[in-house]
Amino acid sequence: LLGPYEGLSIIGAASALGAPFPGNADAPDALQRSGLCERLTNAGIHCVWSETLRPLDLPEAATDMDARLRANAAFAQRLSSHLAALEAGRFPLVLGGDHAVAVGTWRGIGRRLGSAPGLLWIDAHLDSHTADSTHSGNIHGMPLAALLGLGHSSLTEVAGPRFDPSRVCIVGARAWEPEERTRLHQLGVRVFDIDQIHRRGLPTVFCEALSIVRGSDGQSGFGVSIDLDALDPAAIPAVSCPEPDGLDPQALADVLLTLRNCGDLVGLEIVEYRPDLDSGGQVARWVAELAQAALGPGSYTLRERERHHGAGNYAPL
Ligand code: 5AB
Ligand code: MN
Ligand code: MN
Ligand code: MN
Repeated sequence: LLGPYEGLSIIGAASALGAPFPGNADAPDALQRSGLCERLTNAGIHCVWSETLRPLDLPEAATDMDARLRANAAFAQRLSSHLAALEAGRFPLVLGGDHAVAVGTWRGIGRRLGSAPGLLWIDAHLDSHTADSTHSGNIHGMPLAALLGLGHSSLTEVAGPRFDPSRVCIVGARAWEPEERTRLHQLGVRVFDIDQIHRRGLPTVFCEALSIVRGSDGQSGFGVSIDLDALDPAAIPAVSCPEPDGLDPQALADVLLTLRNCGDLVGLEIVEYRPDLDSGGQVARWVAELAQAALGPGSYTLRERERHHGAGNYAPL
C-alpha cells in the first residue's frame, strides 16, 4: 500500500477531547471553509474531503481522568477504523483536532499497511507522558507514548500495530517534563531539539531524521505528524500550547519539499490548529502551504494527473 496514490483524501478529526481548550474541535470545518481543498487542487493535487469525524458524546469539561481517557480512546478507535478502511488508492491527510487524535490516525494507517510505518513527529513537545506521569492531565500530551505501547490500556489498545521506537523521531522539541524525556531516552527514540536545529540547521537535521524513520529498506513506509506548535508562535499564534523560539514556517515548508522525492510517505497529519485564534486566516493558509510543500507537483507519493494538461512547476500559493 505504498504510493503512488491516485489522490489525496482529507479526513477531519474534530476532537478537542485531549486538550485544555475547545477550539481545536472546530479546526477541520474552519480549514474546509478556508478553501484548503481548492487550494491543493489548484496546486495540481487531486484532493477530496473524505469525512469529518466528531466525538459522539461530549463529556463534561472537567470529568475525571478515566472518563477523559475513555472518551479519547473511543474517538481514536473510530478514527483508526476509518483509516484502516480508506480506499487503497487514497493518500490520507488527517486534520486535527488536538494531537490526541494521532493515536487513531497512526494505528489506523498501520492497520491499513499491515505493519507500523516509521513516524516523524514535528512538535515543540514530546507528547510522551502516560496517565501516571502527566503533570497537566491533558491527553494530548500522551499520544506518542501510547503509539509506542506505553500508558493507560484504553489508549495503548486502540486497534493497530505498536510503533517501533527505533523508527520514530521528534523534530523541533523545546518544552518537556523530565519523565517523558527519560522515557524516550530509554526507548531509544531520537529527539532533535531546537538547540540542535539552531546548531546544525534544519535541512541537515531533517535529512538525518528522515533516514531514521524511513529505515534501511525504504519499503515499510513512514508518516509525518505536524503539531503546528512546532512553529514559532510569532508567525503561527493559533495553537493550543504556544512555545517561544520555534521553527520558521517557511523553513519547514522548504524542508518538506524533500518529501516529494520519497515514494514511501504513507500519511500526513496536521494538528492543534485553533481557528478561534486565527481571525485573519493566516495560519489556515500555512496549513495549505505545508501540505502543498509535502505533496505538490513532482511528488512520488501522488500520481501526477495534471502532467498531461501542462500544469506548471511548484508555485507558492
Ligand atoms: B501537544 C505538556 N507536556 O503534558 C502536557 O500540543 C504539554 O500535543 C503537552 O504537543 C502539549 O500537558 C501537547 C505540558
Ligand atoms: Mn503534540
Ligand atoms: Mn505540541
Ligand atoms: Mn508540568
